[in-house]
Amino acid sequence: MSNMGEIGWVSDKEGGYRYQTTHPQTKRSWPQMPELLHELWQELTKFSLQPEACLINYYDAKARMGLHQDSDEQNLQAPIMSISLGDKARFRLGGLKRQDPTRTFILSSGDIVILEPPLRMAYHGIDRIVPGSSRLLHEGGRFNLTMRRITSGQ
Ligand SMILES: O=C(O)CCC(=O)C(=O)O
Ligand SMILES: [Mn+2]
Repeated sequence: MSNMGEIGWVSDKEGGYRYQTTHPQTKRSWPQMPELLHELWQELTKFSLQPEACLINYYDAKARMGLHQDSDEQNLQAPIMSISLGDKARFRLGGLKRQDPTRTFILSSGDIVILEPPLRMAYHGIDRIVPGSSRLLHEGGRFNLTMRRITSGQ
C-alpha cells in the first residue's frame, strides 16, 4: 500500500509491478525508514548491507496473500525481514518449489519473520488474518512491514 526507504515496490496498470525510488502518482521520494528499523535489521539479520525498501501492507478482515516467492530483488543473498503488527495471521511457508509441502504458523503482533538463504526463495503467503485478535490497531486488521535489500552494491 505504501513504502519507506530509498526504493519502493509499486504497481499500476501501465507499468505492472516494479521497484522505483518515487511514488508513481506524487513523483516524490518515499519517507525514510525510521532508524529503529535499521537497528532491528542489523541486530536480527547481521547482514552486511542495509535494507533499501520497506513495503507497508495493510490486511483487512478479508485480505490474504497467495503463495509466492520474493524474486524481484537483484540481491538474492540478502535476507527479507517482515514485521507483523495488529491482528494475528496464518502464515504459510513452503519450500523452493511451488509443489513442495507447506507448514503454517500463526504470526502475532510483534512477530518477525526472516527469510534468508537457503530459504530466501521459499514460497510463502498469508492464508488469512484472525479479525479481532489484537487491540493494537483501533480500526482492526494487520499491518505488515517487509524490509528488503534490493541492490547488490554498497
Ligand atoms: O504479510 C506477510 O507476513 C507476508 C508479506 C509478503 O510476503 C510480501 O509482502 O511479499
Ligand atoms: Mn513475500
